[in-house]
Amino acid sequence: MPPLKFEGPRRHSNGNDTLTVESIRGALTHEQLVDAYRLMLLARRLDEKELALLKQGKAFFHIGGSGHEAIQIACAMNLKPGYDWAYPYYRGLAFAIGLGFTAEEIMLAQLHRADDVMTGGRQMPGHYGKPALNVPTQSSPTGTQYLQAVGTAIGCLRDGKDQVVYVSSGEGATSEGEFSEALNWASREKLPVVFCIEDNHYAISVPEWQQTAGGSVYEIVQGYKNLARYKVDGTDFVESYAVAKEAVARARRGDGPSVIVADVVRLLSHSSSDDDRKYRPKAEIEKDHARDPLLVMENILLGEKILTKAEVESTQKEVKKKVDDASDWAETRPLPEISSVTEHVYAPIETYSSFEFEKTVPSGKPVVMVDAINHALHEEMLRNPKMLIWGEDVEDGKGGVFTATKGLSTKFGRDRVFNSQLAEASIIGAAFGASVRGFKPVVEIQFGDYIFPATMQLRDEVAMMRYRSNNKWSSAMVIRVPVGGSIHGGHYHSQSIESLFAHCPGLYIAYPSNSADAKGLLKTAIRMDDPIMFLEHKGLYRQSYAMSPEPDADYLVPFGKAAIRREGKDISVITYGAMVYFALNAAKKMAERGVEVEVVDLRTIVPLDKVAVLETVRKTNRVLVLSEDTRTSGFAAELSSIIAEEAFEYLDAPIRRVTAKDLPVPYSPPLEQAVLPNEAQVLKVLEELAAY
Ligand SMILES: Cc1ncc(C[n+]2csc(CCOP(=O)(O)OP(=O)(O)O)c2C)c(N)n1
Repeated sequence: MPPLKFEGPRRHSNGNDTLTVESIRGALTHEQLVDAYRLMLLARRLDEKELALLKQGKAFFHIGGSGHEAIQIACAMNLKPGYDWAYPYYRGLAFAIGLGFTAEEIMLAQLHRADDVMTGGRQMPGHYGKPALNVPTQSSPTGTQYLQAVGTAIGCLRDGKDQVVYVSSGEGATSEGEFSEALNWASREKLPVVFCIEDNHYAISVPEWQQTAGGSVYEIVQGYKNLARYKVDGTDFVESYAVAKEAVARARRGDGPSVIVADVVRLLSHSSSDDDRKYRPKAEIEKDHARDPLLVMENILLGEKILTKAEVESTQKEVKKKVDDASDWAETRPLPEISSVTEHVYAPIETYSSFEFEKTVPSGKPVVMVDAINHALHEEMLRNPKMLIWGEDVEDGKGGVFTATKGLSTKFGRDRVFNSQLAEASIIGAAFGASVRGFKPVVEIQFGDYIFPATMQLRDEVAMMRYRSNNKWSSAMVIRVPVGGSIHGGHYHSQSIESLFAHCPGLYIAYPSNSADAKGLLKTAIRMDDPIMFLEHKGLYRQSYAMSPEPDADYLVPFGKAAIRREGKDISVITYGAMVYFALNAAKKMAERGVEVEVVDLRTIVPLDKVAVLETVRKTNRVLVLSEDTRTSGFAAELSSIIAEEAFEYLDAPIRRVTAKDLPVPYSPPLEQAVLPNEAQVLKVLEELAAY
């Protein structure tokens, strides 16, 4: 086949030099062009069909890719399906089709059917995902995908594979800070990520000039070392193909990441919930339609005599029939069973049936909690070559600000244990990407007070991955977080976070109170197939009273099994973490007065050992719930509510709570003590309960 001919000079910046007409010309055969046209057409007809289904009341939402097809098909055609990885955004229908999603799969998602491979009808349509194609099921928060792509790319490199990771978004989403974080990390480590920014000049109704400094994403991404930039007409398949080819080849060679800024048109409103005539001038919309990538492509095919008009028409007919057939077939498929709605929040419980819990009694040398944690990390790193550790300052010489990761980077190398950038969303976002790539990230957030930039990644991504993908994907990781007060850490080194995160279905939370539990729970957490937030009270790290004989390397503590720290028949204290010791000390004093207090240490917040909670209340009939977190909507309130609902008739006194006040934790010791719970308060409430 002769190469295509182009008129005039068309140059595409890649930052340093330019792609020339010649390099574009040599890139494609006629067969490839016809294939691309067919795929673009298929995506367009699917878009139209989806809208028709919406109008018929068979679907409830549509977000279209019409106008974005050329750049998306160009990128997909340059990837190796099922080998490379991809994070396409919600407008990525053509990309999905180009990579190998079938029309039937698209229709199953649009019609929210049980056998939809992406989400099983759980998410709105447009959240592409398929294990066989290495596309982790996507979510709605736009911008989270960049750091996930970074984490997946880290996994590819650690596995020694020349895989490429593709990630896309609109230009609006690049305003999210995570875009800059991802560029920083990818550029710093020369990661094989292709960032494809599909610039349709609007983020819903917000025009690009109100979004991006200077109105150009291409301009703002300069200055990153190792990062190539391309600006391309994304409505022109041929140009897009050449740029995608170069960006992908660069990544595969190990030369680093690229940003492709593709100028595209949005031929539909933002979504079916939007009407763009409210904010776009008519003339502008019409101008966009004149740049329809399908027309551009047809002009090339007809102009170059690759296809005749009749062949174009028969291709269009054939594609339309394919879409109609796929839709008709999908309509015959069953809707999800209502009973399935509770499935796949966590890994099935049988996943853990082979775990042998507490099979030895801890009998090693007494160890402080932070060392027990450090030893657990060492042992599990030896056991699992897929385990990676990162976080701020985790590398030696520092070995973590609390030394929990001391010695690990020296022993296992910086490929497996390394400092992250100072960016919490990056830590968790990259962990997500590595986890879906088959690694077990055990990451550290330096202080609970600073976890909040990562909240979106934790709640909307990590915790939901299994559920939103209908069990096709999960994001198993351990997030170690030092928390809690009484160390004069002031407002920002003292916070408790368990109540906030107990509110996120899909996340387990462990909160040990002593060294043996810390080691055993951490080892269990690392071996589990779920995301686990592992809370470490920094006030306990080196406390002698939290020390215990060190358990052996196979000592596992189960999740959801509370420990009775002291038996008693008169009053129960239900608590966890550092508060266990206030309870034990107060219980001792009450015993001197003839009142036997039972102290229940929950050990894990989620799952909660409800059986132990209810049993102790039924036994003693009086209960104090003790938590270091603030009072309103705190976990103590949750416990109180469970007891009120399920053991009310056993109570001989009101349920009492001792918690922190609803205030930030101050630095000055007298102020700090006035905010956090203390032993005297516990004792006083126990006395009141005993006297009630
Ligand atoms: C984090 C987040 N904030 C807000 C939204 C709501 N939202 C969905 S799409 C969108 C605009 C995105 O624009 P752009 O990135 O330019 O992509 P486009 O839709 O134009 O292709 C917004 C604000 C969201 N999904 N996620």
